[in-house]
Amino acid sequence: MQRRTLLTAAVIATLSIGSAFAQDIKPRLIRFGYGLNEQSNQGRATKVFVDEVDKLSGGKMKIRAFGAASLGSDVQMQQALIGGAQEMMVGSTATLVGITKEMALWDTPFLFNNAKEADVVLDGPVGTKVRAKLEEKGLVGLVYWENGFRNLTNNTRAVNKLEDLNGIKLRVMQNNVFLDSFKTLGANAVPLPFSELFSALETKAVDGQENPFNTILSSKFYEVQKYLTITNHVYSPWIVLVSKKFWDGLSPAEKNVLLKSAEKSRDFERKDTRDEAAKALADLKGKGMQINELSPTEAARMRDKLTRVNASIAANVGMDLWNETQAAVSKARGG
Ligand code: TF8
Repeated sequence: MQRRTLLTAAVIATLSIGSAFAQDIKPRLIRFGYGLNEQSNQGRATKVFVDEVDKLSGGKMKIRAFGAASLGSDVQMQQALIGGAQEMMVGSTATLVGITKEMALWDTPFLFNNAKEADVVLDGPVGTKVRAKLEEKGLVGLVYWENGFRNLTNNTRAVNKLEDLNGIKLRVMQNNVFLDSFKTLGANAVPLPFSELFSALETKAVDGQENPFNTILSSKFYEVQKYLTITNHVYSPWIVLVSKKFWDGLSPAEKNVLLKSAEKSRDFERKDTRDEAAKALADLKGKGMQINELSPTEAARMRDKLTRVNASIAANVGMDLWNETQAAVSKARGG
């Protein structure tokens, strides 16, 4: 224990000298891709990250940010990071499940009741363990950002009860848990990259989708979707990723710049996202969306149906990790 304390103190001392290590920071150009537009919460937090890296590296490390999936969808960017063709990105943990199965934990319907629980679990031992699993696949996860609690929109009818979902062609993320969840609820679920979603809604290739209020607003889905049902069916994290090939070539000082900047962007992003979410619903109403909340009975029916999905997530991630996550959630809940 004492040894550990000493070691930690030494690390902190080293890191805080900062400028003494300036020679360990080389000029670097880092391409950072993300899927939403510049005006979104994702775009704003990326800007904070860019500025902080500039500041902490004394202008040597330059982040070039590419929004609106201009470097590709989440899945394409992940592959580019693994191959070393791109350095960094931020995107949904849900699209990582094909690479790191443990990420499916965050797709558990109704896992978190509020953002505080999510922060405690994601930033705590379970979230850290799941994040570390990426390394054997060629990715380094620095921090989790908040995407948010997901809600349902569609163009067919107001969803007041479970049966209203029947036959609605619903875009889901490229992830089996989401596919399963919405099939279980009776929708005709179709996986599609986010970058193709707006036009799929516009051309009526799909009837609906589900995302947090912020994204429905920043991606202007209100222009092509009439009905919004407040379901809060799952909390989605985003994760800031670095190509492991790139990361392994960085000096400790350079790694520290990226990590500290990522942490700063996370703290900014969570607050900004929550502030915006609090106002977004009124904005969406103002834009003409017809908004309804499920009755407690219908919400409970939806929850009941979705608990079936839990068993398959638990089987996929392993019972130990599943139980550890459940215990961490109850602890965060004060139980
Ligand atoms: C989705 C996600 C997206 C994110 C974003 C592109 O529906 O919620 O918002 O993956 O990074 O695909």
